[in-house]
Parts: sequence; structure tokens; C-alpha cells
Amino acid sequence: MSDQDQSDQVILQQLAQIEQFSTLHPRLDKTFTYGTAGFREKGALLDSVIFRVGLLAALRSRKLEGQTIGVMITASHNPPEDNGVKLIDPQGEMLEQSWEEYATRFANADSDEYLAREYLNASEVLKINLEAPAAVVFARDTRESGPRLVAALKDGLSAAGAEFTDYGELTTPQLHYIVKCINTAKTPSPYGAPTAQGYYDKLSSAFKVVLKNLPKPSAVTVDAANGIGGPQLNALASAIGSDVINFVVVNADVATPTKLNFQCGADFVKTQQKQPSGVDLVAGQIYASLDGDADRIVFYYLDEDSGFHLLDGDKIASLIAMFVQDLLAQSGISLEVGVVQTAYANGSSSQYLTEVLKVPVTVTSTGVKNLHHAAVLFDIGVYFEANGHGTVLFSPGAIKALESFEANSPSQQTAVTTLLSLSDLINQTVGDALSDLLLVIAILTQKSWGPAEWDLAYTDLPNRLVKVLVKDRTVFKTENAERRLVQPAGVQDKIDEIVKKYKFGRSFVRASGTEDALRVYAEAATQGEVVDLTMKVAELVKDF
Ligand code: NG1
Ligand code: ZN
Repeated sequence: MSDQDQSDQVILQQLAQIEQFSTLHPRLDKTFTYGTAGFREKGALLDSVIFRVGLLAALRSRKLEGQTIGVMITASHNPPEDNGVKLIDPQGEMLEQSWEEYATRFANADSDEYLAREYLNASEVLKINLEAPAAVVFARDTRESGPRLVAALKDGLSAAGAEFTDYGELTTPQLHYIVKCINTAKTPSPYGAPTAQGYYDKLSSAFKVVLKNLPKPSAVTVDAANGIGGPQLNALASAIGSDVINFVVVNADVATPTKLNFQCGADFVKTQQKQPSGVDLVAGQIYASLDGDADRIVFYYLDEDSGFHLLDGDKIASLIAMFVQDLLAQSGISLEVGVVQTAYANGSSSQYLTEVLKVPVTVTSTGVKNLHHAAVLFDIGVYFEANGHGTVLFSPGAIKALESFEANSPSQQTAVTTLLSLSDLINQTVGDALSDLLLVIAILTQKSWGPAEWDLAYTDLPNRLVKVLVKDRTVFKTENAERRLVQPAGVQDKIDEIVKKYKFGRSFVRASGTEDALRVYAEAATQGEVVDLTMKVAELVKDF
């Protein structure tokens, strides 16, 4: 047999295997779309989708010279019966956008045979050698449907002939970290050890450097949404040591699947603007809530008059930007700090950043990949969605400038050492609730601040976010980072007319990328006005 014949043989065998395995994971009569959150659905409907994601992950790895690709099975802050899946590219970033189309095509191929054909087609269009090696790692959150979906994923990976490693239950950001570690292991700057322990070690060492010689911070109570963040935070806390800080982890019941994200967690606290169940707030102390896969975090506290105060993603971004700017000023190094937000950022935060801190602010469309791409354009780019998903990116040039800096005074040296430790403390692959938690505590401890002092930077404008169910949300098209509607024609003008009547009024409408609904956001000078404004705008769009 010639080499060509042999190669054809291998490919035919792979395609036959895919077809055969696919019969075990029959497709449902439903259209699936790979959106900002990957695929997300009721867990019961995802078997065929996850099997097919396995095929795509194998192709992606082959396309990238056998670099390791990650697959995370989670539905984040969504209810326990939901699940989802997302691919992670080699440097720990989200799947390259142009591949989302293939994910959607694979998921919707309507027969086993057609699926094999889509697979072959993709390999031809993308010039992928199907005999090349493929490596994939995966993990899941604590949902009940997880193990069953992992089995489907393994079938997909086996059918496509990929090598794979099951990392069990991890947070989403931990898997991003592991993917980056694996792919940088043989480079001059390895990111870390590709294990959960490597993650705890990297974060805990950096945290201890930043806290060195400072008084022990008060204990911090963290609501883990009854998800994977609970056990992972406990493990991270042991690596840090109770001599450094104590974390009290509540809502950490991962044995009762129905409790996940129920009346607790970051999304609950942010959208309800109230404390989660399972937490008794003591005035003046700081609390945090994670979401179900621990990539989002929000903080909060009670004032002396029992008023509830939320410290969300905007507050976190502002705190970090302020702190990084202070350190840069102290060191005398000139690097550009910028902040990236979305239209959901509170107007007061954007004003504080531009007018008080005088940092440039970029506004992008919703979805962290959009923020991430804008943040890489700064030397130090801070990006956060208001819902608490975000991180800080240090450019390679910034790291080099810091590493090669020769300090003229102990104060300059301290500033540079702290900045470099921050770059290790921050998970730069993706927003990471555990890493953000340590970062915020480190900054507050450095400043000797409690939550109230942090909160002083600016006062949030009263705001409201509501969902409106419409017949067809796809008719709503936006421009200018989703802040204005271009379609349906004329609706934006009417919104403008309404908004004009409110002091500090702002409102915008967009179709959700993760739910079949419109989102209406508004802010105004008072609580009463914002309720009224939101209602009027919602009323305007509800009949489409
Ligand atoms: P959609 O459903 O497109 O609004 C939501 C969040 C996003 C992002 C994605 C991914 C809001 C208003 N929207 O998107 O910020 O986190 O989910 O999970 O918070
Ligand atoms: Zn999440």
C-alpha cells in the first residue's frame, strides 16, 4: 500500500469511528448555537452537543500543532438543571471566534453520517492533518449532569483519536490556568505547574509576598453559591495558611445539587442587590459571593444603619486601577493603565475613572472575550463586567519594564516588587473569582481599608436591569458597544425621548446572548426614577 493509501485508510477509519460513536449520542430536534457562553442548555439536552464538542476540540488541537485545548463543562451562574460547555485555546484564552461557526455546525449536523462529513469538511477547509496528534484536557463543575456529559465528551475525543486528561471538578479559571501551564511548560516563561496544587502554590506565594510585614487581615466570609468555588477556596486557603488569613466559606454544600446558585452566589447578589441566604451580615465587615464556576465575584457590606452596599465589578476595577496607578507613581515607572467596561458599568464608575483617576476607559460589547481583546492594548489593562467577571492583564513589555527596573530607593523597590507579585496573583488567562478575592483583600490590607473606605471612591447611580420576554429578540440590533439600537427602526429615538426626562438618566436595550430575552438597563438620579424609567423603556419594547 502506498503512503497515500495508508493515510486515506486512517482517515476513513476515523470517520467510520465518528459515525459509529455518534449513534450512541443521538441529536435532538433542536438548534444549538455556540454563543458568548459557549453552548448552554438544560443538561438533559446536551449529550450529543458535548460529544460533538469533543470532535471539534480534537480538530482544534491538530490545527495548532498538537497544543493542548481545554474543554470546560459548566453553566456558571445558571440553575442546577442547566449545563454547558466552552472550549479553551492554548494560552488559556477563549476559543478563537472564527471557530464558533464550526462548533454550531457540528452541533446541528442532523445525522451521524452528516456529522462525519462536517468533520471532514472542516478539516479540509481549515487544512488540518487528521493524522496529527491531538491533546485535550477537561474539567467540570459540581452539577449532577456533569459525569454523564463527561462520558459523552470522552466518546467524542476517543472517536477523533485525541489523547485526553480528565481533571475532575475544577473552577473554570483553574482549567484556563492549567491549559496555559501545559502549553507554556517548554517555553522560556512557563506559567506554572499544570495542576490544582500548582494553582494554589502560585496564588498563595504571590499573596504572601504582597501581605508581607502587614497586619493579618480580618476573616473574610465567602458565599460559594454551593458550587465548586467552595472546596477550591478551602484548598487554596489551606495553602495560604490560617496564620496569614482566615476564610469562612459558607453556602459550600456541593452534595445537594439543587442548592447550586439557589438564593445565593454572585449573580443573585448582583441582580437582587441584597445579601444571599445563609449569611448573617455584621455591620462593617466585608463579604464576597462567587458564582457556580467561580469566575465571578462581588463584595458587599452592611453600614451602621443596616444599609446594604454592593461592591461589584465596577468597584473592583476602580479599586485595582487606583492601586496600580499609586504603585506606578511610587516607582516612577511610566506605563499606561487602562480600564475596559461594558455599557452595564455604572455611570458613576466611568466618571470616577476618567475624571478622578484620569485613566482611559474603553467600552466594548458584553462578553469577556470582547473586554479581554481591548485590555491587551494597554500596558496594564484592567477589565471587569459589572457582574464581577474580570481580571488584569500585564503586557509582556510591562513585565519586562518592571523586571529590569533599577530602583533608587526602598520605596521604589517595594512598589515594583508589589506590582510584580500582583501579576502572579492575578490569573491573567481569564476572570477568576478566587484570584480576584485575594487581590482585593491584598489591596485593602495594603491601604488599611475596610469595605466602607473602598466604597467612598464614588456613589453608584441607582440602577436596574430587567428581562423582557419578546416574540423575536433577534430583530433587536445595536451599535456603539450595544448602547444604541439601530433596529427596530425608530425605537432608539423613542428611548431617547423617555430618557431625556430623567436626571442622570441612561437606558439601553439589547438582546441577551445567553437567554431568549431582551435586557433593559437603566440608571437615574433616584431609586424611584430608575424604577419608572426602566418600566417605561420595557413597556416600549415588549411587543416585538
Ligand atoms: P447576556 O445574556 O448576553 O446578557 C450574560 C451577562 C454577560 C456575560 C454573559 C456570559 C449581564 C448583563 N450579561 O450575557 O455579562 O457574563 O452572560 O456568561 O450580566
Ligand atoms: Zn461563571
